[in-house]
Amino acid sequence: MPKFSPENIRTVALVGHGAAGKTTLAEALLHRSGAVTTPGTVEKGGTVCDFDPLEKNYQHSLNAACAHFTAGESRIHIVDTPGLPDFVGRAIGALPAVETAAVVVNAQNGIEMITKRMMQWAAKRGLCRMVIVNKIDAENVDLPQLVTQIQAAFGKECLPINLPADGGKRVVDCFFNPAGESDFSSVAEAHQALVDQVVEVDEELMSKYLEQGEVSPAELHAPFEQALREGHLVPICFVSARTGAGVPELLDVFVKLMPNPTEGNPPQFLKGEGAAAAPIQASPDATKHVLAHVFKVMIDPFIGKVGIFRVHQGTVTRDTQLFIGDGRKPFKVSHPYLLQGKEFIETDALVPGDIGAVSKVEDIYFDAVLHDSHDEDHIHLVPLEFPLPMHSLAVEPKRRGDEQRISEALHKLAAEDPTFKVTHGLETVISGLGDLHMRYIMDRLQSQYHVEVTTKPPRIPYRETITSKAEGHHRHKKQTGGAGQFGEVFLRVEPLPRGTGFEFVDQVKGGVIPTQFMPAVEKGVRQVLDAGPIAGYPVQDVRVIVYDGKHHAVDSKEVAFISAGKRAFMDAIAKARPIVLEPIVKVEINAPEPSMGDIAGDISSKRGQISGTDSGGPGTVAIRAQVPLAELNNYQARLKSVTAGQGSFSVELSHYDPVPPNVQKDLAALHSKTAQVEEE
Ligand SMILES: Nc1nc2c(ncn2[C@@H]2O[C@H](COP(=O)(O)OP(=O)(O)O)[C@@H](O)[C@H]2O)c(=O)[nH]1
Ligand SMILES: [Mg+2]
Repeated sequence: MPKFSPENIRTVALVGHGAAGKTTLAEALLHRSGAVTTPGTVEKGGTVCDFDPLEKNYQHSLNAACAHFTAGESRIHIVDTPGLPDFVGRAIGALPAVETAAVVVNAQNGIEMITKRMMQWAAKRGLCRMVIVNKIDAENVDLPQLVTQIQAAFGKECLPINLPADGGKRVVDCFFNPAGESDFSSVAEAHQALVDQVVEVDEELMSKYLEQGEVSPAELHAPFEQALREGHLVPICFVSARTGAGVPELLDVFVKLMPNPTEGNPPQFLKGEGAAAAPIQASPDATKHVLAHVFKVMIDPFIGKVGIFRVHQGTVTRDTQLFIGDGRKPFKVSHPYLLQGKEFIETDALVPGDIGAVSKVEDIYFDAVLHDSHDEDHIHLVPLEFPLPMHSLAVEPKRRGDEQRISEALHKLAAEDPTFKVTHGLETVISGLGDLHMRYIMDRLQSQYHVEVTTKPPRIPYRETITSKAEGHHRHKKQTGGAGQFGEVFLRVEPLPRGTGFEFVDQVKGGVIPTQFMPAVEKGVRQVLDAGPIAGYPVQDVRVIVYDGKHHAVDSKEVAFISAGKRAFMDAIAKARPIVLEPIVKVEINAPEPSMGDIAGDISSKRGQISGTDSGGPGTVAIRAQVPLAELNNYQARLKSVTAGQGSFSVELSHYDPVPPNVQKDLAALHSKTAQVEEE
C-alpha cells in the first residue's frame, strides 16, 4: 500500500523572476519540514535544488529541480524553476506537472517580466495560482504598495491570506483564525474579503453567509477549491525564505488549501492526431491504468537518460511495464524513484499526483506520455507553447575529427531543452533564447561532453515567395537514340497568406496528365521549393494548381514530368513578382533606465521599431521591439557597450516581412555568383 493517497498529495511549482528567492524558499520549506537538517544557501552552494555545478557558477537556477517533503499527513512535491528569461522554457515545461503555480514575487523589486509571463502561462494551462511575496525581511520594502501593484496587474482576485506582522518578523493568518494585528491593513477586513470572494462561486453558501454573517472554514473548503480552479481567487502569502518568517504558515496553506490532484483542473490530454484528436481526461484514480507525462529529461554520463514524470492516473510500481508514447516495446520500471534535487530515492509506488523518475531508459523523450496499455496509444498532452528560439550561432569544431561527437552532444542537449534547437544544413546552427542560454550550452559541451566549438553568426534564414498570380508552362521533350522522354505541364501559382506554407492542387481533367505521373509533377515542383529562383532560399506561401498538360503513350516517363513540373513552376514564379522575405524577431531588452535612449536609437538605426516599454524592476526598463534578425548580428556586444555590461535581451520569432529592394538585389547577386562558381 502506498503511504500517500492522491488526496494527500500537493504539487507546487515555484515560478517567477530570477532572484525572487524560489530556490531559497524551497530550501526553507525542506528545512522546516525536516527533509534537510542544515539548509544550504545559493551563495555558498549546497541547496537541494541548485545542484548543478554550473548553477553555482552562475548563481542562478538553470534547470527545473524536483524535491518533496512530508507535512502532517501530506506529501508535497515542489518543482523549483529557473527565472531567467533565457531559461524560461524549463519553467513552462514544468507546468503540466503540478496543480498549483506559486508565483514568487521579490518584495524588493515588485512585479518583473517573468512574474507576468508565468502568471499568464499558468492561467492559460488552467493551473490554480497563488502569489508568494518573498523577502519581507529586507530593507526598504513597501508591502502595502506591492499588494496594490499585484492587484492592479493581476486582478482583484489576488487577496492576502496572511499578512506580515512585527515589521516582517512573522505573519498573521487571515483565513482560518483571523486574530491579531498586522503591519498594515486589518486582519478582519482581509478575512472578510477572502470569504466574500469565495462564496461568490456558490449561491447557496452565499445566501447562508448573508443571513448568518459567517460560515466555517470547513464549509468554505469546496468553494475555495472551485474559486482557485476558476481563477476567481489567487491567494497572496508573505514569507521570508531567509529568516523563515511565514514559512510554517505557507506550509499550512499548501496542506489545507491548495488543491490535491482530485481538486485541481485535470490536465487536458488529446487522443488521436491532428484535427481528429479528441480531448480526454485523466482521472486521479490509483486503481486505473497508468497515464504519466514526462516533463523533463536529463542526460547524465553516469546514470544515462533519466525521465522525470508526473503520474496523472494509475499506480507505478517496480513491476509496472510502461509504453513510451506510441512505442511498441514496453520497459519494466524496476526502480521507481522520488527525487530530492540530485538524489534519487527508490520508492515502492507512485500514485496520481506523485512526481517520479526512471533512469537508464534510452527511448524516453521530453513530453512523452507513459502508459501501461495499448488502448492508450496516440495520447499526448495538449501541446505547450514555448517561445521559438531565434538566437542562433553557427558552430564549428575546434579540433578536426570532433564533428560526430559534437553533433551527438548537441542532440542530447536539445533532447533536454524544448527551447534549444540544432539544425544541420550548409552549416550546423544552434538556436536558443539568448546569449546566456548559448553560453550555458557551450559550458555544458565543455564540462560534460569535453568538446569545444567555435561560433560565428549564422546565415540568415531568408525565404522567397510570390506577390501575384501567374501561369507557367513547360514541355519536356527529348529524343535520345531509342526511347524518348515527353511530358508537358501547365500550372497556375497564387500567393497564400504569410505562414501558410505550400499547397499543391491537381485540377487536371480528362487524364491529360495520367494520375500515376502527378506525384512526379509534384516532386518537380517541390525541388524548386527547397531552393527558390531569386536567391536560393526556400519558397513559401504559394499555391500551385496544375490544370493542363500532355502525355505520350510511349515516351511519357517520371523524369519527364519531374522536369516539366519544375520548369513550369520556375516559369510561373518568375512572372509572379517574386520577393525575398526576412525573419523579423521580437526582442525584449532589460537594461538600466539611463541607457534607454541609446538603446532606442540603436534599434531604429537597425530598421527596428520599439513596440513598448515596461518597468523592469527598480532602476531598469524592459524594452520590447521588433527588429529584422539580419540586423541583430553581434547585438550582445552592442548592448554591452551602451549599458556597461548591465543589459540582457531575449529573442523570439515574430513574422516574415519582405526585405528592402537593395537587400534583395544583393542577395540575388550573391546567389548568381555562387551558382556560377558551382557550375564552373
Ligand atoms: N533578504 C532576503 N534575501 C533573500 C530571501 N530569499 C532569498 N534571498 C536572496 O535572494 C537571492 C536570490 O535567491 P534565489 O533563491 O537564488 O532566487 P531564485 O532565482 O528565485 O531561485 C539570493 O542572494 C538569496 O540569498 C529573503 O527572504 N530575504
Ligand atoms: Mg533559483
